[in-house]
Amino acid sequence: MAWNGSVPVIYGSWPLDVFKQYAALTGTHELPQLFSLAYHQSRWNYNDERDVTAVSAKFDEFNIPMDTMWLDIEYTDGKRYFTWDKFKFPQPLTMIKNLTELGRHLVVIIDPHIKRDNGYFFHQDCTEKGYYVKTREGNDYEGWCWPGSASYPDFFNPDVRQYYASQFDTSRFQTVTTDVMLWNDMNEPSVFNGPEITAPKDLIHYGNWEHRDVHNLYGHMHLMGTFAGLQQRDPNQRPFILTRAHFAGSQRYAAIWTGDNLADWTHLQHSIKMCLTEAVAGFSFCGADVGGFFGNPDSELLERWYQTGAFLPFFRAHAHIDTKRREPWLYPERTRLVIQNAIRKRYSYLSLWYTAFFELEQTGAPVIRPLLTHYPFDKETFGIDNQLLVQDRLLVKPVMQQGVSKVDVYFPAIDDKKNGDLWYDVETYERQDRVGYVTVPVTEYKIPVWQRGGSILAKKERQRRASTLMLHDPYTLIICLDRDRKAVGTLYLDDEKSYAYREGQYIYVSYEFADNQLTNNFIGKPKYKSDAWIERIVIAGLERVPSGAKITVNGVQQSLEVTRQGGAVVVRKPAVKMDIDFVLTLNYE
Ligand code: NBV
Repeated sequence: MAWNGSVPVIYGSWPLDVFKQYAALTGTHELPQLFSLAYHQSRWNYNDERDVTAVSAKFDEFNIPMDTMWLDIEYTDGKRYFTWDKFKFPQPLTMIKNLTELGRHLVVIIDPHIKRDNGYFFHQDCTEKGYYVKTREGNDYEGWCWPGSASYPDFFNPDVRQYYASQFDTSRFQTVTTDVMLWNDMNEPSVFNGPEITAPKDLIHYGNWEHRDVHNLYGHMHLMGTFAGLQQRDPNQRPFILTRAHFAGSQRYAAIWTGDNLADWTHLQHSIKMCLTEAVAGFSFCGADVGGFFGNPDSELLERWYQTGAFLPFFRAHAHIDTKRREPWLYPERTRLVIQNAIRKRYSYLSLWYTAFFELEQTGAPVIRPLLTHYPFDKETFGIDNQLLVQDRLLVKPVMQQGVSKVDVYFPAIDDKKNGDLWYDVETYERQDRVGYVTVPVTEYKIPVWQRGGSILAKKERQRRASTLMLHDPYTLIICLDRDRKAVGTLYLDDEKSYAYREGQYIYVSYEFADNQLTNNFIGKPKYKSDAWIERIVIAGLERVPSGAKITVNGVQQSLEVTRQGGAVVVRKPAVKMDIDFVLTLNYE
């Protein structure tokens, strides 16, 4: 069907209404497994089993949290997907199980170009069944890609998708477990000798469609096959897939990254612009190769890139095969510590990212947002693409320039009279009460982040090797008060892995602080049983330090100690479980 020249327009009173309507039209991400929101360690390539195991062990030696190791194309037997190079990876299952025991995951790459090798089962099957994309003469199209001569499965054909999906079953792909997740690359599709390095426009797809008509959907159909494969392989585990090609709606199946960037300051700056653009276009689960794919970042660029990546939804370091190795311990100690600090910050906020993704699935509201989303009366926000909001709770202005000791941060107005929110520095709780640009000093460790006054969020502050080991760890509630000394905020938790949440196995709670009192209200009945509890409550923005606090649970009252911490006060050990109603009152005697 030809385009008739009409342009659809989505109306809405607020930017968020528009984003939500677009999400209603194209779908939203499924709630990801929590581990996929934690830190990923990739490069092209980790060479062999010893390399994978050694890198994982080094993260432990240097106390840097890391959840997932990635294997790029070199793990395969001659770029034949669903196979392993038996010399480099003689015992993949043992390697995978060792990672799993540490609480870690493995992601492997599966690209859509299929090696034309008569001894390769996948090629034999596709040839016999007629599953490849055809030339206009009706022959199997042959292009050139990593494996040499290659053909491309026609994922538009449901039978092809089902054939491909069935390959992920661990009865076939026996060298992986159901915890191994997927990376789909080169699915534009990339054809080295094709026009514009892709498939010729006159190729013929299922249903007699020419490639020119469906080109932008090829990656999407590929993903649908991978997603179906992972769901069929283990119906109760949420798939994780990273894809390069995507189309409107691909967010229902996968996370994306911004492709092959450069180890260069301008590309670091682009990572925020690109992910914000993707987020308002339905793709919240976005990140950029931390460190830059091509080239070798110096210490400072790598440090600042980790700090920026820690506040984008998908957080993965990745590098080209020709680059120098750049695991954090290969840099001077200071760089290693700055990176450790950035990754630890990411882990402390995982509950916020997870809650934000749950709310994205429920409502379509993007996880990261440009400032104009919540401050549309302030025209200055329209042009700001080097700062971002995480929901409406955090304002982030990563340092993305070389050699600076200060950054200019824009604090937006909530109306046309230049009134603004209060913002609290997340480390010192120092309060920012201005509208407009404010110059803020930064050290090498500093990631300039503020929590909005009026918001509540939950953090986990105990450090672990991987996020999967934090499931039962206690929470710290961070309450930042607005000018009326009020705040609200939600927390979502579940088993972080399965689809049981779709059967109501979760705890979704809204906290409210007003009149010196904190209460919780459950949204839906809290069915999920969690061993986690609230270990500490931090309150910023109180007029005076309270003399103590009282918590009432099931009619029983208990006194709690209150101490000062920077610009905030800390209520120690409320020790209340996550699914229990409570009222906490501050005392002033
Ligand atoms: O599979 C190799 C690379 C991969 O590392 C990168 O992330 C992809 O964007 N892949 C592209 C193919 C070759 C790039 C030069």
